[in-house]
Amino acid sequence: MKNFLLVLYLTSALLFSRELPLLDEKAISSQAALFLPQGYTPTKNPSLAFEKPLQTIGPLSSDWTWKPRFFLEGQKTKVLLSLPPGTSLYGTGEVTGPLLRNGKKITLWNTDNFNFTKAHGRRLYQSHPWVLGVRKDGSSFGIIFDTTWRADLITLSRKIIFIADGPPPRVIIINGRSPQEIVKMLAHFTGKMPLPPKWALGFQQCRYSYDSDTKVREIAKRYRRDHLPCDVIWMDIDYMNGYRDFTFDASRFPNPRATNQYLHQLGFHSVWIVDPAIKIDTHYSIYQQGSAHSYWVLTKEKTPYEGIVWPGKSVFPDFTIPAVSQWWAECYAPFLAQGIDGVWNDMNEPAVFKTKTRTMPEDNWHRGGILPAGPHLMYHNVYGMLMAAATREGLLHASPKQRPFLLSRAGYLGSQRYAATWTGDSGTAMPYLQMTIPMLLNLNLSGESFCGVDLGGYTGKTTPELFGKWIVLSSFFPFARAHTDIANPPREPWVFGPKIEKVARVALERRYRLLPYLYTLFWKASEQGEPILEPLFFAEPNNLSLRREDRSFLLGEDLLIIPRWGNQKIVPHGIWRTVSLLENHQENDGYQPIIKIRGGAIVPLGRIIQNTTENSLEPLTLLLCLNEKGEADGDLYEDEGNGFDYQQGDYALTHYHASLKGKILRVTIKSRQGDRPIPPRRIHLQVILNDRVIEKEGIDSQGVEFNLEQDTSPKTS
Ligand code: NBV
Repeated sequence: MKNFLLVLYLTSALLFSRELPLLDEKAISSQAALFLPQGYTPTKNPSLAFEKPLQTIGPLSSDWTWKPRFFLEGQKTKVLLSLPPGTSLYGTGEVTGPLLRNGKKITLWNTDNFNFTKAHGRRLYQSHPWVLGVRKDGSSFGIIFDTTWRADLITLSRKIIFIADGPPPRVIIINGRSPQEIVKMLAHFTGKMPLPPKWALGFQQCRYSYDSDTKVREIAKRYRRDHLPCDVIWMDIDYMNGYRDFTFDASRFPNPRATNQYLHQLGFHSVWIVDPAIKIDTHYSIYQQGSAHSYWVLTKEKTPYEGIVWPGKSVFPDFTIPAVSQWWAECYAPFLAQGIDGVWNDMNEPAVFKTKTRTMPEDNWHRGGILPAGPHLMYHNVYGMLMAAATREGLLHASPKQRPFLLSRAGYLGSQRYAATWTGDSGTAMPYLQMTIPMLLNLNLSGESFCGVDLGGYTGKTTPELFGKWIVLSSFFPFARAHTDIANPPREPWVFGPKIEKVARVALERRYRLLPYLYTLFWKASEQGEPILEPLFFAEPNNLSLRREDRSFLLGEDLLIIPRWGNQKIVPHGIWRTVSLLENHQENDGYQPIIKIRGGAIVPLGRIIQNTTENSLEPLTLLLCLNEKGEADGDLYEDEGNGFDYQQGDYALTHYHASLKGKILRVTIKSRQGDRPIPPRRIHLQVILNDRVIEKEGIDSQGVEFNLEQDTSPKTS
């Protein structure tokens, strides 16, 4: 039967497939090329992945021989790229399954996918028409299929096949010496994640839903009482009055401003959810305003489309219309004036209940403006991103001096410009926990470095054991938030008993000690587009044995994180030494992942604090591990933690350098950029040697110098 179907497919492909000639090919940088097939029409293929319109710089050099081939197959377009043997494929956005994407097929069609069950998880909430390829020798390439239409992306070992349900798209190919270079170029074209407020890097607690002011206060108080570091409490849909956006249920949250004030007093920030579906209710002002201006997505008959979501019968803002995005942005000011710090856009695939497809009809109509008008099939994959863009504008407009924090479930290539993301309604079992690493790695390799998962799993009940394993790992993810579905028992660390609560505390204390390093990584991601999480092969792109490793990962370039269930033997070549971040062997509880530091790295650590409003840099700890040449380097980025003054120079980027001459180790500040005054600072050095850790105190501006051999620090195990 299978063979018969294959023959049928091949015959029909032969009969109905017509190769489209390349109309144009141009260089867009010295390392990137643009290919335009016959039939490419900008109004039928709006380009939304790029931060700025693509500029060509001249003809393609004659030695660029690797080109995509385009075929028209009925209403679909196929793009083919052949690959040299030994190429490893990555990226492709938010996907289930392993890190290495060779031999995989996914569908780019944003899908509300509870438990990742639909289509066996081969389509999720986001779409990234993007592949990163790493050749045998480590040299790399990236391919952007510049289309928003639904598509299948098939990444075989010797070819990539992209089949779009739409007209011929442009294709961009980036070529580079390393995967790092390609990911940075991707960020150059599709945009970098803006630097978030520092509090968004703290630990966060959510559930569906903390459904009253009383409950929220209880949770916040308990975090502080139990000395579990935490920065953010989240409000899910039950805070609303009948699921109407921008409203509050008067009996559960009688005074949201007071709720937020209370959280702020305890050093918390708050994030509140806002969904796209607007309740059809003639007494509801948002519905009235949108209806008065005809702001809703239309059916093919050009009447407002009505779909059922949480609020019951609802309409959906058409974010392709500039006036709608502007109106949506303006809706946020009175809402945020309640002391709300951040926003969460959910269900923005958009999810629609009681439909077979779980979304709106493909022939619904978007009216555009600057963007061309077109069917939902053309705009579905960017609906969430357009909503996030409008929401971010709203946050900026309401509080121009605050860095926005926005989490969006749906997204598309380039979404990092507007929002952080998480992987949605994950299942709650060990395989889902294991999948978090490759999922977040591929999101990082697709431009979205500010990402995380539902810590603990979303859909089902958990066990203390699984929660323990989950929190120790997620504490190293860029976005770290515990969450669970409405049907499940509470998901805060203390509900699992004293042993697991202690495991959680150790995990969170490790995260908070790492915050100076993490914040520096975020700053680098926002400036240069470097990923925050990296796969192991980034340390050695030509080492083929690392190419499929996804049970451990790198946090930045300098720390290797290996869960207890990972493989400690798979480590890149060179010096990697195990470090501990806490005293008294607290990390040896059998749960906490092993952390290894790279030889040649200096990693800045802070004190344990309970939230990011506290100063953690008194003293500053420098974890230091020399390379084979007896040297080490590391950066520390600091600023106000919020606002935009850093863009005017109010920041400090300190580069620490260590070098060993004979037996004398000297650690100094090699350079400092930025205008932010940093007084001489007490530093605590921890030099990680093969058999022991040497600890020394000093003042960084004076440099610290000592004889490594005359040290009296105790040997560590
Ligand atoms: O708003 C409720 C949930 C939310 O908790 C979850 O994180 C989202 O992914 N939301 C989906 C709606 C329905 C969940 C069954």
